[in-house]
Amino acid sequence: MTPKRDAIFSEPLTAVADFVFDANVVEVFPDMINRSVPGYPSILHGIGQLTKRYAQPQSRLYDLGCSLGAATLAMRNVVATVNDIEIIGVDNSPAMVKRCQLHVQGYKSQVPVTIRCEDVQTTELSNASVIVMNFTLQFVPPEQRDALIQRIYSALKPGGILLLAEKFHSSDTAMDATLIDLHHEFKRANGYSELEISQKRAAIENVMRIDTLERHHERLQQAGFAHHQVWFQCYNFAAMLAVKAGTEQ
Ligand code: GEK
Repeated sequence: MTPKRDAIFSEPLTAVADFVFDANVVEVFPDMINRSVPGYPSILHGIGQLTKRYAQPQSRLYDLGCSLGAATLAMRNVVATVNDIEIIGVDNSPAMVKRCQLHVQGYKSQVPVTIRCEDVQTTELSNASVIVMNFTLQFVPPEQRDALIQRIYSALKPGGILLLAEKFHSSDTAMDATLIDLHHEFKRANGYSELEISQKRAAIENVMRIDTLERHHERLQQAGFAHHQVWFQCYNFAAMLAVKAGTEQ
């Protein structure tokens, strides 16, 4: 089925309200994220590859801010032969969770998946070998991010990983402007008008507060991750792999 086209910001609005993940967004979400996030399909593919490499038997895989379950399904596709795996998706948008549950049920698999309608900051996390946060940390209030990453670190088994993808800004203002411009060109090439780009920008600026990559590395280091590295970047969008030391280290 062709995904429904995102036209949420196509008409002029007298006042642009803060962006919310409601039923209207759910309807167009796959089209919206594919036309807005450079490299999104490659990142999902990489989540599958890295999960295959790091998922441990008798452990849990988490997808925090799972939306419609794209990363959940990317993980589920590669762990069928790993013993005793459970996948837990978490999102605090009831509309997303309802649709995500339908998506997950739509594909047959032996791997148990539970989708919880909860806040990622308070949801129970334990016995994890892979935790995915694919473009979700940027919606958590900045002052609460350190504590969440610390809790994620504590929930990981030795040798477990966090897969963190985020939009970021550069502290070099000239580079930042160039990356933003390249992103806007990407959106234009995908059919978004100038009006759609500027109204979406206004809607999201209060709810999505982005960090620099340096700040992400610092936070991962402070939490205790032994290794952390960007494994994919396109313009001002990056995906990071953070590894908790294994028992041998
Ligand atoms: C994907 N990971 O397709 N607790 C739970 N969920 C939250 C919270 C929170 N505090 N804040 C935001 N969300 C997905 C894409 S979208 C990214 C993730 C985007 C949820 C929110 O409801 C939405 O579904 C998701 O995080 C962010 O790989 O649209 O830019």
